[in-house]
Amino acid sequence: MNPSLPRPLRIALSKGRILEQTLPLFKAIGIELLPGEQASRKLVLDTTRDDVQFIIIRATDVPTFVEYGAADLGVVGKDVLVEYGGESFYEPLDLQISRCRLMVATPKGYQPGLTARPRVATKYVNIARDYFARQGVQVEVVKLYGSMELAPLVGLADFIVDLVETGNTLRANGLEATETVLEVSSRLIVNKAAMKMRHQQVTEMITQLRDHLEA
Ligand code: PRT
Ligand code: MG
Repeated sequence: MNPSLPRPLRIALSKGRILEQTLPLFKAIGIELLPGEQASRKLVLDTTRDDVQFIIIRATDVPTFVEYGAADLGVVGKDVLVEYGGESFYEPLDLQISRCRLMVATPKGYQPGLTARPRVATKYVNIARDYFARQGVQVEVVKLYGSMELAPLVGLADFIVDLVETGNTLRANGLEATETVLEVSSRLIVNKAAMKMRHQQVTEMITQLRDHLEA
């Protein structure tokens, strides 16, 4: 690579289920991981375009990398973005992948008991606090990092706030969704400085992705 050129455009991708749907999107606009990159232990991965690199990280870390400019662009779920909060990046594109809903769920037939302040278990503590506050409902929010569905079954919480796609996980655990808190899909986010300093490269990428999605 020519050392006089600026570093490649760096795109932070969320690991896991979002990644499976993100790679085909980039492939469709001519950007693929070079063979062997994903299997290697490298964290900065080269692509078929020598002016573009991917970093593949935990979904919850994507906003941080993009806010601080360690990545110029990122792909991340709207759930993670809203929970992260703030307005520290641009969100120019709904990629329409990894769709689901963030929902309130309770055990089937749950009757609000005498508990003055029901407990809500969730990974999304900021969203949940804000949601119930806006409804004027007093709740105690308990932070969990996984297996939210378990909480009501073992008396840890009265409700959960969690992602629902098919509803199978809720059903399998005797829970039912009662309210939608947020419609979720994955978004393209852009570092604010990169939007200025790498304007042509960034807007070209947004346009290509948008054209592909609209086709
Ligand atoms: O696993 P790790 O802790 O590393 O990260 P993660 O769990 O955040 O990553 P991952 O790969 O699970 O991806 C999470 C992101 O994918 C979320 O931030 C959403 O934007 C998106 N997404 C879309 C989903 C789902 N659909 C989804 N259904 N993330 C999780 N689920 C889970 C949900 O939590 C529940 O346990 O799937 C289960 C429900 O699915 P159904 O089909 O049974 O309703
Ligand atoms: Mg997971």
